[in-house]
Amino acid sequence: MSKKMPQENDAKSADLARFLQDNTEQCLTTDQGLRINDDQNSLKAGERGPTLLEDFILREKITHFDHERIPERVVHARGAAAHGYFQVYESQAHLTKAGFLQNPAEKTPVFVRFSTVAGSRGSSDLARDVRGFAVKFYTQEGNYDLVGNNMPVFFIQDAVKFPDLIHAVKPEPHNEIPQAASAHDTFWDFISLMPESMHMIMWVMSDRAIPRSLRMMEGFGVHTFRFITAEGKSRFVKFHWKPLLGVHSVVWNEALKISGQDPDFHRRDLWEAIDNGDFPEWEFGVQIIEEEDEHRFDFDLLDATKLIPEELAPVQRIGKMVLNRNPDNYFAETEQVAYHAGHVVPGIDFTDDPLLQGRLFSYTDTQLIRLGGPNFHEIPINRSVAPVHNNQRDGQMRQAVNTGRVSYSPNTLGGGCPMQAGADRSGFVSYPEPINAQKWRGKSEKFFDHFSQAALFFNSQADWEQAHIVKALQFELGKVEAPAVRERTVGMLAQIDPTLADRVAEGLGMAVPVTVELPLNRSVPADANAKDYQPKPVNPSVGASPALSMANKPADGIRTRKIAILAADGVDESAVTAMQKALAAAGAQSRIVAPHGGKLAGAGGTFIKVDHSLLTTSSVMFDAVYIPGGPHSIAALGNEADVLHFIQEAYNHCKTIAATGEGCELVAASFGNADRDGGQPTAGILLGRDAATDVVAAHFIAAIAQHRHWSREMKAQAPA
Ligand code: HDD
Repeated sequence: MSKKMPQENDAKSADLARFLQDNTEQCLTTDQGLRINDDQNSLKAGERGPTLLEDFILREKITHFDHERIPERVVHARGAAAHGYFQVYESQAHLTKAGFLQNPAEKTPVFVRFSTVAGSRGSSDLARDVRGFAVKFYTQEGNYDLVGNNMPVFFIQDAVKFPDLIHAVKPEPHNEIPQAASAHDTFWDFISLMPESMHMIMWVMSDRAIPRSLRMMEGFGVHTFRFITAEGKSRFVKFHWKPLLGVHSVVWNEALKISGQDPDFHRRDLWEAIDNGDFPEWEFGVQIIEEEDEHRFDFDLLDATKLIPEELAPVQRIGKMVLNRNPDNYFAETEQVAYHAGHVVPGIDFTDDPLLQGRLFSYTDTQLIRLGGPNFHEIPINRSVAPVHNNQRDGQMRQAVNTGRVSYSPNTLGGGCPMQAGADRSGFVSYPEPINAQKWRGKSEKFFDHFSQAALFFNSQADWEQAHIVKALQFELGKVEAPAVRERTVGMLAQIDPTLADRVAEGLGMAVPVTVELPLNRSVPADANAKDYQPKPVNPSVGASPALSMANKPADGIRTRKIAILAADGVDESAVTAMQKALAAAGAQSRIVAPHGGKLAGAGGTFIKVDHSLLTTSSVMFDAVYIPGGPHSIAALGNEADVLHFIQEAYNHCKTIAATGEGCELVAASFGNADRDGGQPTAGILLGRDAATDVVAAHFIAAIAQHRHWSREMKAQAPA
């Protein structure tokens, strides 16, 4: 079930439908409802005469156009969103009184917006970046927003550093270069002076920062929150979203190319999946920490640069979210939606995480500038399904027509309405956390363990994942021009793991500095009360957390994967049909890619519709490639440099490649003896010269389900 619009809107659309039925001809009108006679010509004095200022129709249209843009979000400007619902598996009353987590029969409407952080609204989806994962639950108790990311930690520990972080990563102010990229001096200058960012840096340099699909990303609430039961018992909670399609990424070389081929890659993928009825699904997970265990860990639960390893506190999956409806209008919904980390419902409360505390101010403030005033909650996408009664009045673009003369409380003239709910009528009551402290500007000592969890993350990665992190750092720092910034950063990496620093330094052609000077603002005397804690070395007890590696995420079949079938005139159509059938049965989508558009004439005389000509697509748009036989088809494909490049690139990006009949010869022509690796079959290359297509298809499907064949990456590669 998707989000219900308020009743009056339903009534209005019914009226509109009736109106349209009565009026077969829908006339163009001004915004005042005046029917427009001619929308092609402005009002002029004579046939060639000047346009008259009197033309109120022209002026209304152009004025509206001139005002059609609103300030884009200062961060997370580029996004895509969808409607859906959330359903809890069983009552969580033992953990929280939150209404939407009580009844398994109840579906709570949601609107979810995914985003990149650094780029402008028109930037590429495939930037190396954190992805925003913001969920608005339209609950019966009011809107609850879980405004998270696809990474469980953050760059900084205190909101006061957020403007600095964002200024550093955004395009540099003198020339506005580079767009949607962290690979530049100001970002790494800041990072090299912020040891607390090192854990997050491991995540953003990993392939998590270049997801295969928004549907294949985990989501995290990041901060520690509180769950509160009806009896008032508080527990700490971390929130997780676990995608049922598994967690998958592309590789960096591929990301760069997708950005050129289709900058809307993620947005399109989400839209098409929902349009096809392949509704993306995530399970909602919670990690629960009892109040008395607050200080049990080596890290502070209030520090957003730390996660709770799943091995220490398992993720309990308590419900499921399904996205099943695309927005009707990008601007009205995806652009105007206003999330806020402070939109909570009874049963969910905050902790004193200093990053979270600052966010509680920022989100309303940003909506005021972005959406133009204090009434943004009245925009349809932001409206609560729970009735809203209060004495807030007026302001820019007020929609509600409040009646009566009472707009204050307490009152008697309005019968005392609206009345305070009180805790017994499920009014929100803040958790009465005892606080007895001195004011100061500082943090607790545990916040200074900056490197242990960075090392934990790096240690937990598979070989190929580590190799990708090293390459990403080489790329990013390779774009940095100031040698001192590179040196400081590599010095910082050495604090995490000396081998990591060595490998990065080798690619940069530099030595790992022996000592790192951190010209932090140490000259500023610390607050009189604050202790001057220093960064700690990696805690020697750090091991590995298998849950942090994408390599350990369960395999999940090939549902919704996209497979290219390379073919030309004369293709063996029976092979094409057999493969298409097998792939469709496994839930994947196949597309015919050919040297020309229109139709192909198969060897047996039937016609096959072409989905993409080679000019309009490339291998980076697909998860795998199949090349059916047919001597004429293979001869024609063999003459196309783009075809050879297509196959080589798929190979280099470690994708599964299958061929049958003469198709095997084309694979061999693309990169030699690709099916053999020292006498062993090469991983993910399936050549069935004489095999039946459905036998090859079964192996093909199993191989695609592994996502990529990383063992190939360690070998010498043809250039992509
Ligand atoms: Fe934020 C947007 C997530 C820290 C200030 N943030 C925004 C969005 C997401 C996040 C997903 C986009 C929502 C949408 O799709 O419209 N932000 C996070 C996470 C953080 C975080 C997971 C750390 C754990 N943010 C953070 C801090 C501040 C902000 C510390 C400020 C002190 N964030 C904002 C903002 C934005 C925003 C400026 C820009 C657009 C908006 O709010 O609506 O207020």
